[in-house]
Amino acid sequence: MKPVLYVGNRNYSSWSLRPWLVLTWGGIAFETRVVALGGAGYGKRQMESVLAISPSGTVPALHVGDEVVSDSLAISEWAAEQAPGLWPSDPTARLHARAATCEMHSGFPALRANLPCNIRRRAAPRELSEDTRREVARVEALWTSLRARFGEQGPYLFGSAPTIADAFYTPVATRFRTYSVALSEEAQRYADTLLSNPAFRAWEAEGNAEPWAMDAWDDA
Ligand SMILES: N[C@@H](CCC(=O)N[C@@H](CS)C(=O)NCC(=O)O)C(=O)O
Repeated sequence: MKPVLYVGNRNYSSWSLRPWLVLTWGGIAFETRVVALGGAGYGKRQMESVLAISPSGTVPALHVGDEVVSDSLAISEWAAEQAPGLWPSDPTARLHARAATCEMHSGFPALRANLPCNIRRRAAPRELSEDTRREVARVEALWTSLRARFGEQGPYLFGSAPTIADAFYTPVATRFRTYSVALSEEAQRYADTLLSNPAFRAWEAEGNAEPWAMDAWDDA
């Protein structure tokens, strides 16, 4: 049986998008099942429908045989063991790819709180808080320095093929697009690369077709 990746609503679930891209880019055969987020227990990791497939109460969750992996980075690491190329092959590049991925996985609280993931939304440009501006600047600096140092062979952070680090920054590129965040030319070019990736476009199209609307996100 193929591994099953349980994801949240594609339009809103930034955590789900990351490992879905990783598994897809890795050419790993898997099935995707959506668990619609919201309602009783949501936000407390206590939704019954999520707890039924993920003991942490969160999606994404990957079921591989009898095992359940319910963390986007752990799923991505599993994928990297199945498929070559999801991390850069050069050890120094790989070190920086892991660091950039972990920085996104554990950081950027102002971006998450103030620019909620809502892939199909196009909000009017807004005044950003100081914390948010600082985090936007950090993302731009990270993208620009990685591209300058490792990306000369192609449009991604580490060259011609997307890696786990690119997957972890794709939801940020959608947040910047949703809220019209002004970026440097170089950072915008990289964000456009992520947003035109065929796998991302497929996810976006499925998200656009989903029936659920989450008012708190749509009005934020
Ligand atoms: N550290 C987890 C975080 C996953 C997460 O927070 N997922 C959200 C959806 S995007 C969730 O399932 N929330 C359910 C809830 O808050 O009740 C990961 O990397 O996968």
